[in-house]
Amino acid sequence: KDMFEGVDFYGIDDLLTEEHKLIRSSIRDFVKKEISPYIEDWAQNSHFPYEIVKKFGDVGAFGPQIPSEYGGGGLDYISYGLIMQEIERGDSGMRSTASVQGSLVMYPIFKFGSEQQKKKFLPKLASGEMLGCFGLTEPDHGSNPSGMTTNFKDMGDHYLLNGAKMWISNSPKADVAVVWAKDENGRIHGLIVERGMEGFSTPETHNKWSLRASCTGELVFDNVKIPKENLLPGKSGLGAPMMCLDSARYGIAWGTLGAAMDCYDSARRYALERIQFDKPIGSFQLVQKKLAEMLSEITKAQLLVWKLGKMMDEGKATTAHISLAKRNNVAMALDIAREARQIHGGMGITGEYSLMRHMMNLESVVTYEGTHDIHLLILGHEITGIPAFK
Ligand code: TGC
Ligand code: FAD
Repeated sequence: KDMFEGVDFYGIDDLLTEEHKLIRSSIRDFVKKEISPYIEDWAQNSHFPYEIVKKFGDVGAFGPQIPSEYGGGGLDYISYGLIMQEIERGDSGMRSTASVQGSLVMYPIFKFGSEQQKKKFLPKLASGEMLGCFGLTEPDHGSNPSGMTTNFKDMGDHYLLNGAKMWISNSPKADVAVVWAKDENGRIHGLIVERGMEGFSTPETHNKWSLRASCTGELVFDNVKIPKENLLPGKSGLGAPMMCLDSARYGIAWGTLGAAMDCYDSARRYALERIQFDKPIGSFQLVQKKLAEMLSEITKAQLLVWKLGKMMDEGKATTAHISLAKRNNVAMALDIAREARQIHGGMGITGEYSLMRHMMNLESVVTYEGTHDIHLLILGHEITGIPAFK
């Protein structure tokens, strides 16, 4: 594992600046030291290592794309992508912790929050002093968040919040939750809910076979009194959470490249070391086909996210552009994890190697932030102008 040096068949590094390469190598070193030696134990024991939150803050993994005046990194979108790639090479659950904090908690507060909210929350979220989560999905509304029933009433000097969210990354340990709920007119707004508010609880979801080192839970609101200054004033409607999803889905498109590279790297080395029929298994054409296909798909995916990153920086990337990359790169990584697992034979199912963990993690990644098929429908809508989900 320590030998990992990255996959760059097409010299894509030529498209990166010196700063990009420095950022990538600092996060790669961080992952090598703080995540890779422990991740198998954390995942096997279903343990979320809370101490990683402060460490992520120190290394600049939270909100790299948020301006530095609020504690963010003030970096471009390629840098953000490279950070996600290196963290997910370690583990998709660790990348979830970082991308939820940066894209789904800091981003909406930065984009739609008041100056007071930005000053109160962003520096602490950036440094890892606070952990956040993002509540959109409900038990009966996953792919169709506009049907949500979580709601709040205006009580004069405060709001009263009721309802429940499900499948929320970071929720059991979060200090704050950005929650999407409907007002009395059915309009969606973002509210900042803080741990300790009466009637607010975050039960943990147990027995996951996927993202075992990331904590997932519910958000339950039973007549929670929300101070009026905790409503995000800058934008309402489904478009507000969807803008956050654009940023997070972009990070996932890069992140899954990291998981795919780790699987490819492991498969290539195993294929050269493992002897069967008196030869390295890498000498057999069927194994070479698998490796050649992995390298081809990784290379195409790298070019895709690099160009998308440029479009993000220029403000030209649309939801459909992002859907194409999220869908393609998650599927690419999942296929590579499965093929790499095959190349490792029986060894591939053990915790000696990262393949099975990546493979199981990616089953969540292909589902969250819009399922594989929902992204097809977003593209279908873009192509035809007809929304198939209506
Ligand atoms: P639709 O009619 O398309 O849109 C409703 C309104 O929203 C506007 N809008 C956007 N605005 C800005 N940016 C975007 N990206 C926008 N997308 C939509 C749209 O213009 C419209 O505005 P208006 O003013 O006309 O009302 O909405 P729909 O209800 O038909 O839904 C469309 C659909 C199915 C594509 C969408 O809801 C969807 O993407 N569903 C998937 C749900 C999803 O991705 N959930 C993710 C939850 S968070 C999560 O999974 C975190 S995992 C984190 C981790 O651990 O990494
Ligand atoms: P459903 O929407 O019920 O979909 C089930 C199946 O039906 C899917 O295959 C889907 O593609 C298909 N389907 C649905 N509608 C259509 C259609 N119109 N046409 C064709 N097929 C369709 N959410 C958050 O808000 N915050 C989080 O932090 C968060 N973290 C998560 C962490 C994990 C580990 C997981 C597993 C999920 C997380 N989610 C989070 C929720 C995630 O976004 C949802 O699981 C996802 O949006 C899908 O919703 P669902 O599970 O209800 O599936």
